[in-house]
Amino acid sequence: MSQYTAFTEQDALAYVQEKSGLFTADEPLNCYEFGDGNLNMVFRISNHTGTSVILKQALPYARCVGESWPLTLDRARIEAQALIAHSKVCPEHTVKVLDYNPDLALILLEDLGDMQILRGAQNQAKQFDLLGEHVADYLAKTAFYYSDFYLDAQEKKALVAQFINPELCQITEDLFFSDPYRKHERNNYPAQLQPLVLELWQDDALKTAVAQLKAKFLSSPQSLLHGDMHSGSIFVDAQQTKMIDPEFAFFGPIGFDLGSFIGNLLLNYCAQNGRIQDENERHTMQAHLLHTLHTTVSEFARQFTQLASQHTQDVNFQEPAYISAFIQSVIKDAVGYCATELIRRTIGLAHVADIDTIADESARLDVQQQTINLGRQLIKSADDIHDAQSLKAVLSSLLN
Ligand code: SR1
Ligand code: MG
Repeated sequence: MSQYTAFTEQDALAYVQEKSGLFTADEPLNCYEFGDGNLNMVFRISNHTGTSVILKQALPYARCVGESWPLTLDRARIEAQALIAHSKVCPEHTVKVLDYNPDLALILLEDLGDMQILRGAQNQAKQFDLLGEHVADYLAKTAFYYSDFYLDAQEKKALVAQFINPELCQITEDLFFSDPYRKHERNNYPAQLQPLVLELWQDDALKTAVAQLKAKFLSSPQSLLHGDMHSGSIFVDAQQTKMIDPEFAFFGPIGFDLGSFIGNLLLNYCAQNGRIQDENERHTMQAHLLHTLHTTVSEFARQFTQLASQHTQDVNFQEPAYISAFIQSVIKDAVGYCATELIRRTIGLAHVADIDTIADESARLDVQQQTINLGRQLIKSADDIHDAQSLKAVLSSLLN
């Protein structure tokens, strides 16, 4: 089979049996589809001894909306190539690509076995002590090694061209920056939030800050981003953290990935107000989330500074004051992108289970108001935030 067709479980099983080299032709295999993301099909294929593999296939449309939203199959190439690129500089936190088939828009990936998707785990109030360090390690290495600090300018431009990803970027441009700040049919929020949403739409200072963030997203090819660093793109257990799903990868502003990740930590922080009844238990989980957030930002800054101080190739960018100013601007951008993540996951098309699965409607509405207000205040505080310490100070005043 080499012409594109959307796989059934039977097709996925037959493909893996024939092509993966992991299984013999006649051994019995089990296959099931378990994708719960917005865009693709994801199959797990295993034999009775526990050998298994993941087959991810792009559909020619966005799965969460259906055929009325056509979407390029080229996203499978982008995802495979981004995983391979990120694996070169951070194999410890990047899922392994075993094979990529461009005709069928599919990728064979290592099965991460008993590791859990971070969002589901956090919704069960599970804590991961190494999460912040691991994410910071991944973000610092991928950001540094694909930036102008490290790459030769010709090589960088070739990579920028390779990772041009217009259709997926357009989704982010619309869903993060455009839709939530005006009336749009894709927006999705309960009627009770309308007064707060209207206030947001009339907040000119906020809309100016969002315009600046969108402009930077559109035209700052600082490094090869993951592009969709939310809690559903991260597998975790007590020892390991692995990033998956970079189909939104492109060369963009470094603060976007960091901001998306910390935005998801804050979404979970707010959601716990409606999820965990016991006050002590809730405070413990929320303290863990804030600790993870601060570790991520401080470790990211420390590691990027160290990489830039020791391995920068470009003579101009070796200047210590430039490195320090660059990191400060990345953290400021991250705060802005974090705020837009909080707002778009509440008002826009794509929500998070952290909030949507809160059973009690009034508790859910309180959380939704909190995420909107937090996003709105954070975006306006971004000018005062340039490192983990100043972020900590602003967050503790906004969250108390
Ligand atoms: C139509 S895609 C909606 C969202 O899912 C992806 O994971 C991205 O976050 C995107 O914004
Ligand atoms: Mg995804």
